[in-house]
Amino acid sequence: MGVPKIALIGGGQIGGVLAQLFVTRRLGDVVIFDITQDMPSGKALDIAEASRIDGFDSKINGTNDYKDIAGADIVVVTAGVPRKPGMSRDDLLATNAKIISGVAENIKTYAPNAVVIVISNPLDAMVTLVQKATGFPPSRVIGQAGVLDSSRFASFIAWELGVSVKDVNAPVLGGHGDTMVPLIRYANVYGIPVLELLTRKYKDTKKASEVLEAIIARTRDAGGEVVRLLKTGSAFYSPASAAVQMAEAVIRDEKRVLPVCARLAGEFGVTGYYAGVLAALGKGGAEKILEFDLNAEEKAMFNNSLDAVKKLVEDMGRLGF
Ligand code: A3D
Repeated sequence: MGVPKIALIGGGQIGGVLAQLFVTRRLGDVVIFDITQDMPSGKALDIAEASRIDGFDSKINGTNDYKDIAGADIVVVTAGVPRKPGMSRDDLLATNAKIISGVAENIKTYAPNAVVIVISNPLDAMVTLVQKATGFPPSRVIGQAGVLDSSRFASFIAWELGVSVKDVNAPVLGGHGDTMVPLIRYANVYGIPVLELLTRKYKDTKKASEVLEAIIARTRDAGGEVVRLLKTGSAFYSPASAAVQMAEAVIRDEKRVLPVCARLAGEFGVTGYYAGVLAALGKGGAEKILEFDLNAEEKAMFNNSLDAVKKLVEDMGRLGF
C-alpha cells in the first residue's frame, strides 16, 4: 500500500481517540465518518491543528458523506450506542444491529477491499453482522475485544506482582461478555506461570488462588467498572489503543499474534461462529488462527462462552438481522 487510508465509522468517544492515535503514530491518512452533522469535521480539525506539535503530516478529515471513505484500506467501526450504568452489552443488540447493518452496506459499497475492525457492542454479534452483510471473506472482518480484555488481565497481574506489564502475557479468549475466558494456565511473566509467582509471594496456595480469582473477576467486570465510574458512557481510551494495535499489525503486515474476535472454521471444535481466539494479523486480516489444547475446564468455559455468542446471534436473527 502507498499511504494507508484509514476510515473510522463513528466519531464519538472511541472514534476521536482512534483518530488521534492513528495520525500521531503516523499509520496513515484518516477519515472520520459520523451521522452527526459537522462533529467529525470539528474533531478532525482539532486533531489536525496539533500536527505541528505532534509532528505528523498525515491527512485527517471528518465527513458526513460515505463517499469520502472510498478505497479505505482499514475501516474501524464504532458506530452505535455505548452502554450506561446498569446495562449489559447485550442490551445494545437491537439498537446497534440496525445501525451496523446500514454501516456494513456502505463499507461494502465504498471500501470493498478493506480489512474491517469492529468495536461496536455486543461485539461478537456485530462482527458477525458486518461479515454477513458485507460478504467479505471472514479473515477480513475481525473484532476488537480480546486485545483489551487481555490487557486488562495483564495490567491487574502486573500491579499485583509489582512487575512491568510489558513482561506479562495473559490471554483472554471466548466471547466479549460476562462469560469471557481468562486462560490462567497460559498467564505468565516471562514464561513463569502467574499462579506459581503468586504462591511464592503469599507462601500459601489457597491465598494465591483467591488473589488470582479476584483478578479474574475484576477482568470480567472491567468494562462495567469503568462504566460505573464514568456514568455517561463506556471505556474509550483503552478500546481505541487496542484497535490501533490490531490495525498496525495489518498495515505493517506484522503477523503479530493477538487475541481477536475471528470466525472459526473448525478450530476448537467450532465452525461458522465468531469468538475470541489467538490469530496472526497481517495484511489479509486474521491470516491464521492458532489452535492449541484446552484442558477440560478451559474447554467447558470456552463452550459456555460460545453458547452465549450463539444465543446473541440467534436473538439477532429473530430481530431480522
Ligand atoms: P459514542 O461516543 O456514543 O460514539 C458512537 C458514535 O456513533 C456517535 O458519535 C454517533 O453519532 C455515531 N453513530 C450513531 N449511529 C451512526 C450511524 N448510523 N453511522 C455512523 N455513526 C453513527 O460511543 P463510544 O465511542 O464510547 O462507543 C462506541 C461503541 O463501542 C459502543 O457500541 C460501545 O458499546 C462499544 N465499545 C466496545 C468495546 C469493546 O472492547 C468491544 C469497549 C468500549 C465500547
